[in-house]
Amino acid sequence: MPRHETHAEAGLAAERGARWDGLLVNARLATLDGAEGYGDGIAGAPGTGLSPAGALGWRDGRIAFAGPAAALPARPDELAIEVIDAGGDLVTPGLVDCHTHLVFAGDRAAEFEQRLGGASYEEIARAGGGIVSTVRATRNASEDELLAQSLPRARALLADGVTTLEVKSGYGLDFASERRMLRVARRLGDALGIDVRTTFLGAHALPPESAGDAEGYIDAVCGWLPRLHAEGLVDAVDAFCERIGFSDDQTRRVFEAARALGLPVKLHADQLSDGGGAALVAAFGGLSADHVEHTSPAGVRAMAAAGTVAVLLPGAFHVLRETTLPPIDAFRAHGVPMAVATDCNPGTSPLLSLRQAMQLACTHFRLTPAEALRGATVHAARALGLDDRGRLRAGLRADFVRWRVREPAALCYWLGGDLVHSVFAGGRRMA
Ligand code: DI6
Ligand code: FE
Repeated sequence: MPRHETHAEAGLAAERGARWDGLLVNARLATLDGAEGYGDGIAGAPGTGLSPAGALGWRDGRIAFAGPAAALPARPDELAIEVIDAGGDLVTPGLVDCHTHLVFAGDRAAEFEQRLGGASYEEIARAGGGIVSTVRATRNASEDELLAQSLPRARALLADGVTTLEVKSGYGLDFASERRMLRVARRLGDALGIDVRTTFLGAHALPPESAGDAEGYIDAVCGWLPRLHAEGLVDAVDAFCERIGFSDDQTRRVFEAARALGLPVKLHADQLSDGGGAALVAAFGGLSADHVEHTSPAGVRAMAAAGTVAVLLPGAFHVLRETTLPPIDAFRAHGVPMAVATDCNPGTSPLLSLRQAMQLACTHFRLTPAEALRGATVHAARALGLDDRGRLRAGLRADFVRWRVREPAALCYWLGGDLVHSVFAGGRRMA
């Protein structure tokens, strides 16, 4: 016993060890822990599964109990140090944003105006704007400047319920700048107390100094990867496989470099045209194919066979005023899990709310609100290769959100607004 501790305090400490850290009661609990719908309720009836009188207990950062309060093993105050009455509010898993480019410098509001004036995204990119203009700004920013500019964006996502965030590199396009981006991504997680997963996207665009030498640039990218990985900066590897990005063969070379290190892959696939990207990433057992607006039936079948998640990015679809919808019905028919993410980036998706992305997925892609919520939780976690979150179940991470609404559909119904009551990550209140 430490010298100044009384017996009463020591007894309390022992009791604290035994009891849960916290317990929410009187919650409408959407556990997302079932094959469909909002929870583990009635099979075959999407939209069901909500526990109307639910309880959620946690201890040491993990969920200790999630289910109907009637099934609690004892009285709430005997079970937990802190008991919170949720007043009938909806409680869901913490949201998982599985595709963002939110570390960058500057913005591209001027390009937005150009597009409104009639220029297309591809035209702007080919004229030296687009991704490359953000590369210039990002290269010129110090690590601290990049952190200062990126932190408010990450904070906005957290404030709307995100507890796990993926961040890609890809605006550095040289070793030092890619490394700086990935370091900033890690620092964001430390600063906000949420989990940030990093993805190396060196093959995002051809930097100006490599013009005419895409092959040489890909060689360089494949050489940087082991060095960045050795520094613990890479959780996965991505590429932009597109007419204005990199070819199939170039993408394959990047994936082979990832495979040699045991790193999982994912791909910006079939966003602006069907380049066979979905089938390519599936052939590598990839975690996800992202965008997938132009994915062919063969691509969908390959994803289904490989267990590759379709990451839907309705923010980019909306901003670019695309008209070709991803093959949603085919994904459903083949049982391809659909995730929803913000794609937060300065060019095609300056979107700072995952809940807003869910809203867009419902309005543009006709996802049901239950599909959209699954897409931003359990399927998004899977798209990151994580099985310890995205659902509310004993043993998983205590990442959850208490919302100021009662029905899950309300999350997809409101455009904007402040619906979050509180956000917990690893059992600690973060917003
Ligand atoms: N597809 C996208 O939507 C983003 N990157 C990509 O490969 C856009 C990135 C940008 O325009 O800055
Ligand atoms: Fe993207």
